[in-house]
Amino acid sequence: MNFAIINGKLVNRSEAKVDIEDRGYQFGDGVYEVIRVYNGKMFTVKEHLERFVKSADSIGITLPYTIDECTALLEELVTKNKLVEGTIYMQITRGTSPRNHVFPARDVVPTLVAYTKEVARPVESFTHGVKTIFIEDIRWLRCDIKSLNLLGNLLAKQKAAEQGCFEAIQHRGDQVTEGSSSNVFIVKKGTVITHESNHLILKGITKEVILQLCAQNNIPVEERTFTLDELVAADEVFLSSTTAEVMPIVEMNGDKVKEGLPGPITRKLQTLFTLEIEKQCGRLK
Ligand code: PSZ
Repeated sequence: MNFAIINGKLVNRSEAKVDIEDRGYQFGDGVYEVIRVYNGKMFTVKEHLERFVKSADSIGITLPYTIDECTALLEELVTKNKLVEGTIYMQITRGTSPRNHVFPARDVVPTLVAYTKEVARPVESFTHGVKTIFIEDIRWLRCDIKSLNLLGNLLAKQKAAEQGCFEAIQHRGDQVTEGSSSNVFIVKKGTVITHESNHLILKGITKEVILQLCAQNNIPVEERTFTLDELVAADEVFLSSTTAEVMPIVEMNGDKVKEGLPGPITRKLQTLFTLEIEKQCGRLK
């Protein structure tokens, strides 16, 4: 049997249902996280749960559990579902209440849901890299909140998919922000450059691990906005996310990045990232 968590209780996955007036369903009034599991162990779980609390706080939703209680619940879910390699999806909404834009009374309990999925590491793409397109970033101005409202991201991702691409690299005017579901990095003359973590992008957990790895390995970093011109002229380009890890970008808008192969710093960071996973979760196959 496969299980899900609804409000602290493990239930049969197929019986896990929420009300049609749940505010997540009607308004996207909630926040979420995706946590990676390798060898049955959660990777960077503390960082994900801290971001979860921060996202929830920023829209006035209080998590009804401590981070330690949440961790224990998720561990139980992973164990019960015998998940070895996959993801945990979790979201919290403002709860169920008669439809009204105004927040409901404080006694309405938030709905917390979590479930798991088996996901293999995309090793083929790690080796060969992925194709991307550019797209204007039309999202709101609080992209630092991991909100359930993903329409801007979905429209961008769909456009990429329709053109046989893995990701859409978004830009506001000539300033590159982030992918539809990833952070974007360029490498120029040995320096790794990525958008600073402000309200225009999500502060990716993977991004933060990569920046730590750069610091520990004397790879220079500049956290600043960069332009489309700099992106096109970069020596290497890669993206990062919980499931895409360190993913080389080898094509943008139909043009190859350099020779169309993953670059040396990207490959070095892939190796370092894999070692970091193994440090936390044990040896990978
Ligand atoms: O499985 C998937 O396709 C996933 S799991 C996480 C993501 C995609 N994306 C997270 C994300 C994002 O949605 C946006 C808009 N920017 C950056 C990221 C990267 O965040 P982390 O590294 O925390 O996953």
